[in-house]
Amino acid sequence: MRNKIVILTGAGISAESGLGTFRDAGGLWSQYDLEEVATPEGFARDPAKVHGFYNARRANAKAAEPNAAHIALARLERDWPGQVVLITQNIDDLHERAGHQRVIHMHGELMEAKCEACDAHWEAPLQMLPADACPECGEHATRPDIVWFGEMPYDMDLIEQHITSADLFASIGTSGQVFPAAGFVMQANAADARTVELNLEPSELSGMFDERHEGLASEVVPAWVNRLLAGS
Ligand code: BV8
Repeated sequence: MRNKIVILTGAGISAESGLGTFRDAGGLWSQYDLEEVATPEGFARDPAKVHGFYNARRANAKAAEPNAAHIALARLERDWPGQVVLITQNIDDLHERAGHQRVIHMHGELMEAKCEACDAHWEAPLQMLPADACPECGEHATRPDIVWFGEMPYDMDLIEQHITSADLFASIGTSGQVFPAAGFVMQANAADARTVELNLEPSELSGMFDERHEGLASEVVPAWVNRLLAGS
């Protein structure tokens, strides 16, 4: 029985919850310059602009609701007889709010803040400001707990262990353009996992998957989970 399922999600799974994707028409990277708002250099240059970008996304995420795709994955985690590991590139908390118990946020979390001086982590206030002081050490070195371009994503060793021991690897709602996440399907294939892509349209990596389901996440993900649980 295929009992270990490893899932990677991207911005496409939260699109129907009203949260913008990055590279679709009108996506975030067409409204903002990635270099200015999603790199440590951009933050050093203009922390107020970067906080403004994430404060707006934090408010949007708090106002958003999980959709049927987030809820279906939480059901899979609960009802699947084997292990389900969820890795997300997303920084929103919609998987958790859908009832998902264990989520690996490889690119960090919008609702978390951290201190660059003492590495303390705490729940981010709705609005973060450059003048905020660290609640632990008092230094003015606070930032969103988010992995920017050029920074090392979280939990990479743990993620590699999971992907290389997966029986089934599923990629949901991601364009497959950002590394190291975009490399996971190749690692899964090399480890003889079955690989499946669920996405609105073909991604950069579609040819790498054994199986593909094209459509809205709120439709194709629940259908996929129902089939898995029916056959489990
Ligand atoms: C690293 C947090 C090295 C921020 C993100 C030059 C200099 C430095 C690095 C690089 C470089 N050149 C390349 C790199 C590597 C770089 C990279 O890959 N760049 C790309 C642009 C080429 N990667 C990095 O920098 C990574 N770090 O390499 O570190 C290192 C080594 C040693 C020591 C230290 C460091 C860090 C990458 C993480 C950056 N942070 N996010 C934030 O969120 O603001 S990445 C960002 O892109 C988001 O996290 C997002 O999740 C991620 C991927 O985007 P997607 O989720 O795929 O979203 P996208 O819009 O692209 O696609 C949406 C998809 O959904 C589409 O396919 C669409 O069809 C589909 N869809 C839409 N609607 C629906 C749907 N599907 C279903 N249903 C729907 N309704």
